[in-house]
This record gives sequence, C-alpha cells and structure tokens, in this order.
Amino acid sequence: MARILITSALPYINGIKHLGNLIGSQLPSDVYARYMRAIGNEVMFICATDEHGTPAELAAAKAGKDVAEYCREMHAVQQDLANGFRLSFDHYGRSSSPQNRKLTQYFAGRLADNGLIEEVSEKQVYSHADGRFLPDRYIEGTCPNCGYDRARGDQCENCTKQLDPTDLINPRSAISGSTDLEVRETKHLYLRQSKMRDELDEWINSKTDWPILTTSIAKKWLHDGDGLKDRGITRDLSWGVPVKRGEADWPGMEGKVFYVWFDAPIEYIAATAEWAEAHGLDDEAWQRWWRTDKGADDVKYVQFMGKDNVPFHTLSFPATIMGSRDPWKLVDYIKSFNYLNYDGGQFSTSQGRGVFMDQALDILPSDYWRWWLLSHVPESSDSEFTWENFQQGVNKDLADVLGNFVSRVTKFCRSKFGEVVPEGGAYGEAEIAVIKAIEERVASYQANMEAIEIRKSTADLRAIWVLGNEYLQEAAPWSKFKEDPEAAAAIVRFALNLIRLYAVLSEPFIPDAAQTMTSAMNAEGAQWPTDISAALESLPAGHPFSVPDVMFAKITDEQRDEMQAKFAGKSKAAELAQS
Ligand code: B3M
Ligand code: ZN
Repeated sequence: MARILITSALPYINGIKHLGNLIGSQLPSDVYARYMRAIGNEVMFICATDEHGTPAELAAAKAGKDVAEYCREMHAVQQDLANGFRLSFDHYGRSSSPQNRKLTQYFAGRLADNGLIEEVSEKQVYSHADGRFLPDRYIEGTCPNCGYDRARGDQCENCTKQLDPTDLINPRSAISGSTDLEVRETKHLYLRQSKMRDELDEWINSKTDWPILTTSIAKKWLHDGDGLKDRGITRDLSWGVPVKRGEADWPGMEGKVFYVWFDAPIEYIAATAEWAEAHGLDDEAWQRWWRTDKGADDVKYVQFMGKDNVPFHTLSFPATIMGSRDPWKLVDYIKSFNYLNYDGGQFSTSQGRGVFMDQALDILPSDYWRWWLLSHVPESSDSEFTWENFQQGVNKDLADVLGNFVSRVTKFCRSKFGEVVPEGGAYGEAEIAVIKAIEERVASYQANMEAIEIRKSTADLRAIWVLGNEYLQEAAPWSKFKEDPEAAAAIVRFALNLIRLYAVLSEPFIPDAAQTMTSAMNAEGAQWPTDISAALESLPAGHPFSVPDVMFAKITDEQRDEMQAKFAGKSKAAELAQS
C-alpha cells in the first residue's frame, strides 16, 4: 500500500466556477484520488477555497457584505457544489483559516532567517479615481511580451508570463478604467527567488517524468531571465494574512498582508492541518503527510492545476518550501491542463460565458457532466464544449452503451429467471474471450490511471463497456432462451457479473451510476479486481439483485436546443462573480 497526497488548485472565492475551471483541476484530481483509494492506497485528497486578495474584497463590497462574512458564505456555496459534483476531498479547507495564518507567518519567518527576504521600498500604483492603491491584477494593459491588450498586472493570461504592473504598456485601472494613475512609494517584502535559481533548476531537471506541458512552462520561466526575479510577497490591503515574522511583529510592515499567491499554496499544508483538527487528531496526523522527518518521505505527492497556475507551483511555491530549509515535502508530480473552450469561444467568468457549476447541476445529474468533461479533458491540447458534442457523448457512451447494457440484462433476467442470478453452466469460449479482452483493457486502464492519462483511461473504460454490449448482442440470450435455457442462464449470469465489475471500474468517473449498479447487484463492498475471471464469478447463482431505474436518460434534440439557447445569454451566477 502506498501513500498518495493529492491536491487540487484552490478555486478562488469570488464566485461560482464554470465547467472549464472544474475540468482544469478539481475533477481530474477527484478521479485520480478515487482510483488510488479503490486500488487500496492510503490517500489524502486536499482542496480549499482561496480567499484572500482584492477580488474577494471587491466581490464582498459589491455584494454589500463584510469580506469575512462573504467568504464564509461563498465557501459554503462552493463546498455544496463540490459535494454536488461528488468531489471526494478528504478536506475542503479555507485559506483564511488560523492554520494557514500561522503557517504563512512561519514560512515568512524562516525565509527571513535564511536571508531570502528583502525589504524593498517600492513604487506602487495609486488610482485617484478609485481612491486606493491598485493591486497588481487590478491594473490592466498591454503585455510587453505578447502584445495582448487585456493583460493583468500580475500575469498575462494569453502567454502566461508573470508580470509586474509597471511592465504593462498603457496601464489602466481594471476597477474604473481610469488612466489617472500615480506611482507612490511604499515598503514591501520581496522573496529573493533569484538566489534559488540553481536549486530550482536542478530540481526541475530531475523531474524527467513530468508532463511536457508542466516542464515546458516551468523551464520557460526559469530560463526566461525574469521568470525568477524577486517578487513582492506583501500588499497594502486589510484582508489577508497579517505580515509577521513567525510569531513576532515585523517592524515597518504594520497594516500590510501577505500576497494571496504567497499564502494560497501554503494552504495545501494548512488544509491538511485543518483536516486533522476537524477529526480530533494531533499534529503528527497531518505532519506525516508533509514533513519528511515525520514519515512523509514515503508519500507520493501529486498536484493538479490549470496551465496558468504552473509558474507559481514550479517556481514560487517550491522556492518557499526549499527556502525554509525545513524538511517539508516537495511535490513529486505536477499534472497540468490546457483550457476547455465553450462553443466557439472561451468560458469566461467575467463575461458570464459558458455553463457554471450550479447551473450544470440544475439541469442534469453530475455523472453526465463528469463523464463528458473527463472524456474531453484538455490534456494534450485545448478542447471544446459544444452542446451537440455533449449530447452525443452522454447519449452514446452512457445511455446507449452502459445504461442500455444494464437495463437489458437486468430486465431480461427478471422476466425469464426472476430477480436472482440464474444457474446455467460454466462459462464457455465466448465468455473466456471476453474475459481476456477485458483483462487487456483493464491493464491499459490501470496503466493510464497510473500515468494520469485521464482521457485515455476514459477510452479504456468505454471500451470495457462496449465489450459487454457486443458480447450480449452476439450471445443473444433472448433468442437462445427457448431451445437452450441453460445456455441463456449462463450468459445472463456472466452479464450480471459484468455489471458488478462495471460498477467497480466505473466508480472513479461516474460514482453515482456506480453506486446504482452496486446496489442493484446487491454487491456493496465489491473490491477492485485483481483477477478478472474470479471477479466475474463473484455473483453466484441464487444471488438476489434488482432492476435499477433508468440510469441515463437520453438528451433529446429539443432539450439540447433549449439548453443551448438558455446559455447563449449572460448567466446570473457569472454576473455576481464578475468583479
Ligand atoms: N486560486 C487559481 C486562480 O484563481 C488560484 C489557484 C491557487 S492554487 C494555490 O487562478
Ligand atoms: Zn502576454
């Protein structure tokens, strides 16, 4: 048994996430966590809301709420949606937790002790029209690197380059649009990541098994020259982790907070501490996942994120961890994703374009979305959501293949043999051939899950369902029944066992449907198969089962057109999130 620590990038607090966000990190990490648990590993699966920074402040102001209260409410909303999508986090934390405050201040203190923090008097953009200092991401302008004209002061969305606001050409306030900006002097702490270039270089170079998308982005900014330039880790805001040096005050830093990207990744650790507290456990319980001096050296740590988050996770956060000179666990594998586009354009929170998590669950059960999204996860390139494609995927894979198989087998058995597994004889050549084909596909499925090739895994799983369907079509127990009821019974027994096997194999991807199959087959506690032939003998003759309700209703053309029209306009959830 291995120990696997899995984190998903933390969804930002300021609104409900769209399906592009969901498939860019949380959903694939959930499949991986579920799979790793299913094959018997010990898993710690962590996510949290990322709550600090200006967008939270602004969204709260817009909602007429105190920011702490706003975050509390939005956390509950996001937690609810995570449950709705069956995201199986061991803990869904909050970056505003006391644990994160303490750890963030601790890390800053360690970095300072190790000479990796510099106090810098810097010039910051003040907006007269807005009456405040503008945080980096609230200054927009043209990217000096690629020319994109809506680059933010912290990063260009288009080319992923990390920026400083003063790098922008023709800067303007993203709040008011005002160009009446003034640069003023203020003191801030800088993380001297440039001093860690060699260490980071060596570390990234040692990760020869990382996906190309991850290493190419990491290496690009590592060697770019200013990808690793020293960065300010404090801000003039009131909402955030107050700047302290460990537990001590930091002279000159009164009234300032840490930059949201400094404390957010530390929340991966803090959320595990929150988990321990929530379960009445001591510090050892979470430290055995994070401290190599407390047992974490045998942990495999895998992070999931969208490609725009890669620079922070391959440069800044490792610089924080390494720079502490403490035995913290570093990430072993970073799985990153491209973007999912929406119907000929981009999903956009600010423009309310696309389908948002709450809306999705209002229309259809989570498995429909999980399956389509996971089988179209933007792994090797960007991918696109269209309503036609969604309808096709759901109808073909889920309704026609899996749902139809389950329905035909169970209903046929009920009508001819009753709701118990029939006897029949031993499996024959046809069944043995199917077992062999499934064995090969399961091996491929497992290898792909091991390698976190999500899309290939869905192809394997689909192929495993198709094998059952084709078998049933060929074996045709309904036509054999009259002349040879024994033979028909053996076919049905095999097919019912296939349903049980499908329940186990499908659980990481479509957990609700898997549960329906498990309950129908009366097979609670079914284990991941190590021997397919033995697994397909699990339900013996006489074992009772029941016919489940329709597992997947087909999406009609009419429904599809309706949904498409409904989402052509601006959504409410997105409007609220826009700030
Ligand atoms: N909250 C994602 C974003 O808002 C960011 C991820 C943090 S992971 C530590 O772009
Ligand atoms: Zn750019």
